Amino acid sequence: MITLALAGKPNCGKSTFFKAATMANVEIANYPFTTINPNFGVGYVRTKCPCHDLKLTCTHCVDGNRFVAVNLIDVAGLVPDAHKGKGLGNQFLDNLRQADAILHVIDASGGTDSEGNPVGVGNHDPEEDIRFLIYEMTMWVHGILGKHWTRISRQSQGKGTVIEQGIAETFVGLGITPDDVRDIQLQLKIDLIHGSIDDLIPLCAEIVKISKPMLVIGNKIDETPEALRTKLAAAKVAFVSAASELALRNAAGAHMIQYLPGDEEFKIANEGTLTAPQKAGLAKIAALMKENHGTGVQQAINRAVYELLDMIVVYPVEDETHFCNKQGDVLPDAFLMKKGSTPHDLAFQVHTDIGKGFLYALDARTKMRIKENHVLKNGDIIKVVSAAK
Ligand SMILES: Nc1nc2c(ncn2[C@@H]2O[C@H](COP(=O)(O)OP(=O)(O)O)[C@@H](O)[C@H]2O)c(=O)[nH]1
Ligand SMILES: [Mg+2]
Repeated sequence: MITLALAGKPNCGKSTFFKAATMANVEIANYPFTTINPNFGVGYVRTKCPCHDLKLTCTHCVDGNRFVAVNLIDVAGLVPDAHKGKGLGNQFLDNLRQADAILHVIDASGGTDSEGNPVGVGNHDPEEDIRFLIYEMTMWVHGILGKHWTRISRQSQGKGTVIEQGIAETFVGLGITPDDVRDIQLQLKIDLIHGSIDDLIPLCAEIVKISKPMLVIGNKIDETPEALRTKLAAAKVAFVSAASELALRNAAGAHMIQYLPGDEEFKIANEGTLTAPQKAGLAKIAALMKENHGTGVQQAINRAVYELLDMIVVYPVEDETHFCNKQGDVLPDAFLMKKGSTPHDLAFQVHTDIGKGFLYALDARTKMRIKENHVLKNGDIIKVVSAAK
């Protein structure tokens, strides 16, 4: 399962985002709500369920909206010099290690200083925080490399390829290959043989960029001054009001409103039962949603998974005629897969044995056989035929 880590300095709204995103009212998903501990939870990517167009009855979506599970980690607040072990530095970086992508939550309203203290809206430049997280991660990678550098350069005996191999081995857990190291080295013209460990900082910055795709989330848009918003929009920040999303999910859970995460608006269930403050609170959120096409929380998760990680949703079935499994459960599974994945990759994702015994696959919509190396599309429904039982 994909893992997204919420990172950033204290007080920007990571925990509020986490709470909102992991609050699955039973209606949105029939997964049991899973909290591994207060900082690990399950959130969802939203997609259109194919049952809608195929006019099937499916029990895994809400009105044709499917919510596919992803892991979320609420990472301990980052403080300056985390890479030297300050604050919860090491725990912070260990959490990041587990993540496929990072959701960097910043306070877009500029109301939180670099240590996480409230300083009043507009008194801190949030763009500084974007650079700061990248810097801390770079120095974390650099620190790891530093521990191995003497050995790597001694063993290489002046051979660049051996150094590349050594660096890649150090970061194999981050998915770095010797080719990646060579590409970076050529691009940045770094002298791996004669350079000092400090000369490797730009290389470490590139390792961070490759291994940890990052979406910057500008939270607290309900309080963000226009000038800051314009500046952050240019930096492709995803705007969010986590507090509004949390309020909506609470209200939906209490049946006060009808709202699905990612909806651009909500409906009040019964105006008469709301108190005046509740009405006023909801009206404020409604105005914010109108301006921003929603609260941004679901949109940010979707953007991270579909755009940053380049994923699609594919539906494996066993019975291509009825689009179901052997028990008659329609569209029982929705898998997130990298764009470019093939039916054979899907077979492996269903089960290693199914992958090993792969014979061919069928597109359930057309009932046609598709090639082993055919590239899957978002929304494909696939039956895998395998020699494995
Ligand atoms: N105005 C506003 N405040 C928010 C929003 N989200 C969170 N906050 C507030 O920001 C403060 C810090 O939130 P928290 O989630 O604990 O931040 P964390 O330290 O990053 O986990 C709390 O007072 C929240 O109520 C938001 O969307 N708008
Ligand atoms: Mg927190």
